[in-house]
Amino acid sequence: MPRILNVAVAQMGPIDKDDSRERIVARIVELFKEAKALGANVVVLPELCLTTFFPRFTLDKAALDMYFEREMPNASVAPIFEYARDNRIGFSLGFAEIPEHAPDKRFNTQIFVDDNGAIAFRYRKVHLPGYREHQPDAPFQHFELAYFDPGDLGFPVRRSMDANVGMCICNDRRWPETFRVLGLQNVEIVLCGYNTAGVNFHGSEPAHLRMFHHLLTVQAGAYQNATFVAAAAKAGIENGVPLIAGSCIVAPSGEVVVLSQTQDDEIIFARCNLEHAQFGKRSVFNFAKYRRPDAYRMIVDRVGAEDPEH
Ligand code: ING
Repeated sequence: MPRILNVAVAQMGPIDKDDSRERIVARIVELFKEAKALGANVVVLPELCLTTFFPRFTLDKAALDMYFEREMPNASVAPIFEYARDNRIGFSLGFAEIPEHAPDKRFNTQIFVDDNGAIAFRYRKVHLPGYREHQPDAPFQHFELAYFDPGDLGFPVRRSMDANVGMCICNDRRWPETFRVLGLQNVEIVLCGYNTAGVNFHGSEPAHLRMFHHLLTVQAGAYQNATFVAAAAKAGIENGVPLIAGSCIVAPSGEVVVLSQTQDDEIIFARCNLEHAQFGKRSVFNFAKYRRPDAYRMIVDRVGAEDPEH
């Protein structure tokens, strides 16, 4: 019996640091309307989709609190929640979180809201890239390590809308552990928002590798864990830094089912039969039958790579 999830990925073009919240939310609602017209019942939004990618501006953390949400939902995002609930659309939304119960914490967070308008669960970014101090020779700064606390919720998978749903954020997709922990919870679709620069701030590399690595990671994660992956870019030039597009929906086979064509606000859509995820889990990636955790201890016990004994 097929279990179809009609998935839309809402790619967003750049958000300028002077864009009003009303304008940003109106763009998102317009994308939801387009998704609805296609029959979507789930919409995936990018990482930090309510603000510009601010973790480049300054190391004065107090100056950046204006970019954080202290409540979710809140008055400014209400139009998104209302439209989604009224049209029975579930969605994931990435934002900068100051938890109500822990005002000293700062998280790069993504929530999943079900088609009744309730926040079903949240995820806080585990892998924080970049630096804690200014990089004088870098083409631009990336201070996520300085601003955000490491995610403290693990990689949850929750049953919602008759699907095993998991989430990750941007850099997380580059680490196979992310998808494997989700895969060990029988995830059937991973919702991934990202803001990925078109230039590697670590050092010079051919430009085409940014898109290649993006697709490589989500396709590998999907295939090796027999899950759909729906990845939503914030794209275009933000604060002078080019962000790649490449929003896509990947099947459990690892094949890209649909790919965005622009660097602007754009909806891509696919009907995802979640039973296709079960095929891989029963066969090639039957974890219970084929995995050997006794041979993998090092993955958990060791943090950094160490040279072999001489
Ligand atoms: N962005 C980048 C990403 O992982 C990065 C960080 C830049 C990683 C360059 C590797 C090389 O896509 C975020 N927001 O994580």
